[in-house]
Amino acid sequence: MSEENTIIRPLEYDLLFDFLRVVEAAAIDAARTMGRGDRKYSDHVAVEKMREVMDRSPMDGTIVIGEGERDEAPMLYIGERLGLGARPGNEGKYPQVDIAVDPLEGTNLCASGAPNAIAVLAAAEKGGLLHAPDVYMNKIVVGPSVKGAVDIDAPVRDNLEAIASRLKRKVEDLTIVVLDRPRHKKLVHEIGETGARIRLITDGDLSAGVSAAVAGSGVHALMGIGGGPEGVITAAAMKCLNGEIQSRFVLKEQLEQPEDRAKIADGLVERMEKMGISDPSRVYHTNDLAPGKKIIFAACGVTDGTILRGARFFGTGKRTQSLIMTTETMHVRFVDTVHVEGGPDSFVRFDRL
Ligand code: VTB
Repeated sequence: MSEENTIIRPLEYDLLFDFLRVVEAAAIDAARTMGRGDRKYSDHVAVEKMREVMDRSPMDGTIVIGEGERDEAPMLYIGERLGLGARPGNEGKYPQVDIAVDPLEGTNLCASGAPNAIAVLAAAEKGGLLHAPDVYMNKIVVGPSVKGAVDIDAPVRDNLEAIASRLKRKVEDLTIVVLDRPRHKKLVHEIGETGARIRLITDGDLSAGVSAAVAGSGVHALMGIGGGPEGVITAAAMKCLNGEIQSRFVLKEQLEQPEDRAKIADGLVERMEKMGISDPSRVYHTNDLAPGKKIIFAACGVTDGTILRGARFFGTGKRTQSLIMTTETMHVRFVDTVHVEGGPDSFVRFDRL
């Protein structure tokens, strides 16, 4: 392509709505499997659909956070190239993007019909997202009015007092979300001692982190140890919502519970080094996890949740609710889509969000 013909447009114009379609399609397929008790199957259909729609998108995409390494994940594996620009003969014709996917965040939530399962991804220009391996990460996530007031290394009480003061309320009036895991016994005890309320969740610390940055969600912070990849996607959302995440990788030997240690592969520190993480003990702030200047975040509700409704099915179509946003324009869009399918007699009902 000659230089005169190359129109460099912001990523937003090129890809925002493509990514909306990707998360909507994945959420719809996953939602069809709701409550079947088969989380692997639910995840599988979301992965398959996300890959299929993404591969038709006008981009030259590379998965930087996905379902795992190539040998363990047949689809959406780390390093997989997707989109029209990844096809032979299309080199240089489409924008290059790095993509972090969580096709079904909260597989158990979907499998049991519990709230807050979402299909989610983040994208950025090359190098815009940390290539985080699948290890645990300690996190604290807060919204815009609390930004700069917390410190992941500070005592729990100090952080909660700082959050309460910024939100102009008592500590007792805070709701803190924590993953319900044995590893959080001490954290839950310490939060409880301050008088703050706790919402224990079985899964889905990514959507809880996003909720913490949306005023009116009733969530004031997310705290505790969850997945590293989820941390990177949360950071992308924080850039778009002006929120903050502070995090630190938790290595195998630092985990007290044998069931947690069992999930971490050996030789990870070496692999992390290869991924550019030379000091795994340092604190990673929002910009370290998602350094990109052109960040896109897209999530679609699978089951009903705190800030997104789940996919709904009716005679003449389906309806989804998504959150799509980008740092390029700082537009945060809650998108209510009616997927009309019933032919000429279909109707669209007004639905107050
Ligand atoms: C979290 C959560 C996920 O895994 O990252 C968590 O967001 C990690 O902790 O939804 P466990 O290994 O103890 O589950 C999930 O719950 C599932 O991937």
